[in-house]
Parts: sequence; structure tokens; C-alpha cells
Amino acid sequence: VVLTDTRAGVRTLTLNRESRLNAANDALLLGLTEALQAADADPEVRVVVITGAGRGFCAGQDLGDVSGRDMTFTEHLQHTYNPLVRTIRGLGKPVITAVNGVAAGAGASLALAGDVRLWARSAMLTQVFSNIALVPDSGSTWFLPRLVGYHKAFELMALADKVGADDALRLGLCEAAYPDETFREDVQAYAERLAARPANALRLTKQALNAAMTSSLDEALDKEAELQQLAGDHWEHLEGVTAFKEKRAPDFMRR
Ligand code: LHQ
Repeated sequence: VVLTDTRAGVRTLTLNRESRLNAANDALLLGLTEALQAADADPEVRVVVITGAGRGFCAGQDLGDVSGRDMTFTEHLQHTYNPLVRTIRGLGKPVITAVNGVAAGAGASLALAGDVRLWARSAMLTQVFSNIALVPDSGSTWFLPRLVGYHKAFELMALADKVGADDALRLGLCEAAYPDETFREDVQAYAERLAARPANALRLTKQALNAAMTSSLDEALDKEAELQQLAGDHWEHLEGVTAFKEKRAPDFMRR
């Protein structure tokens, strides 16, 4: 249910339940989490892309699937969705969510969880949870108000309005929106640009930003001072400074 492909340091994980708009069952959620962990451990991989097969990104929980039904809602979330979101946020490599089509419910949460969110023009996000009288989960209550503020988040959640690419750009729900026809290539090109950046420094940057999202300025300053030591001691830093002095482009991909 999750296809894997690696090109030029970019590992692409494709959700593959096309006929259901990649609605999530346990196999998809656990398979995606496992694939992310494998990508983290693989030295060939510098950037991870999560995308969907066909015209959907992810339609959220598969409402026709009975897996997880022997669990409570709480147990189900703690067993499948929550480890997935924690794995994305904790991954030592940048994760791009390449939103090729509709992202609904927990699929919308997944779309927001990436470090970089790239959309196809025809993509659409909807907080459908209230349509079936549930609360937003899989991180949406954390991500969305930080992006759009409390009031817009509440409105999107309460009314389940559909957010298209123009509004997503305006609201800061994505970094770029590409034509459908060139979407896959545009995502790959963006990912390769990211893959050429200093991997250790980006890993530490992600760590610093994640910590700062819930910390005070004082704590953020201390965290920066701690992580800057790790960055400064790494060969990447020496390469960056040497390249600057030699007036050439740095090579952060050598091993
Ligand atoms: C689907 C689904 C789907 C199954 C489309 N399931 N088949 C966590 C833990 C525990 C419990 C519950 O929830 C959660 C978190 C959640 O994610 S709750 C939210 C669950 N998701 C939804 O409620 C979304 C339901 N789907 C929709 O509202 C629409 O399908 C969207 C807006 C996603 C797309 O609309 P359209 O583009 O008009 O496509 P469509 O509705 O025609 O769907 C195409 C097919 O995909 C269709 O099947 P069919 O056999 O008729 O072709 C749908 O039934 C199927 N599908 N989403 N979640």
C-alpha cells in the first residue's frame, strides 16, 4: 500500500489505494511509518517525499475498513496515526508532503505535517472531521491554528470548507503550487535542491524549530547555542566556509 522509489537522494513514498483516494487503513498507516523509519536509517536518502497515487493525496480514515474497530478511538489513534505524525516531525531528514489531490480528515493533517508542503494546482484540503461529527486529529488541532490562527482554524474545522491551492498559498498551508501536468517533476526538482543542502545542518535546524514551536525565547536561545556547537563541529561547516573563501559552490553531498 506504500510504494517506494529512490532517485538522486530523494526517497518518494507513494500512498497507493487509488480507488479509495488513498484513504488510510492500518496497513497504510503502519507501512508508511515503517517506510519513513527505513528512510531515516538509509544513508543514501537525504530527503523524503510523501505523495499519493491517482487523483487523491489521502482521504483520511477509510470509513469502510474494519481494521482498528476492535480498538477504542483513543487506542486506534495511539496505535496508528499518532506514531506516524511523531515519526514525520522527529525524522532527521526533511519531509516534503507532495499534495497531489484531495487531502481530507487525517489526510489533511498528514498534508500539514511535512517540513515543506508542495501542492498541485488541483489539490484541495478539507477538515472533514465535523462532517462525521468527530474532532480533528492526527495533529490538525496543533498545526492549523499555528498556521492560520485560532479563528480561521475553528471555521475550517467547524464548516469543513474546501481549501483550494490559491487559498492554501494565501493562508500559508503550502509553500508552492505547481501545474498538475508537471507536478511530479517539479516536486522532484525541489527535493533535489533540498538534497544538495547540508544534511546535518538541516537535521539540527528541524530539531531547533520543533523545540521552539513550544518553547520560550529564553529556551530557544539556549537550544540554538547547544545545536550550533554540533553544526559548527561538523565537516559541513568547514566545507561551507572554505567554499565561500575559495569563491566556489560548497559540496555538501560528498561523503
Ligand atoms: C472513501 C473515503 C474514505 C473510504 C473517499 N473512506 N472510501 C481517525 C481515527 C478513527 C476513526 C475515524 O477517523 C479518524 C480520522 C479521519 O480521518 S476522520 C475523516 C475520514 N474521512 C472522511 O470522512 C472523508 C470522506 N470522503 C469525502 O468526504 C470525499 O470522498 C472527499 C472530499 C475526500 C473527495 O470527494 P470526491 O472528490 O467527490 O470523491 P468521491 O467522494 O467520489 O470519492 C471517490 C471514491 O473514494 C468513492 O468510492 P466509489 O466506490 O464511490 O468510487 C468514495 O467512497 C471513496 N472514498 N474517501 N475516507
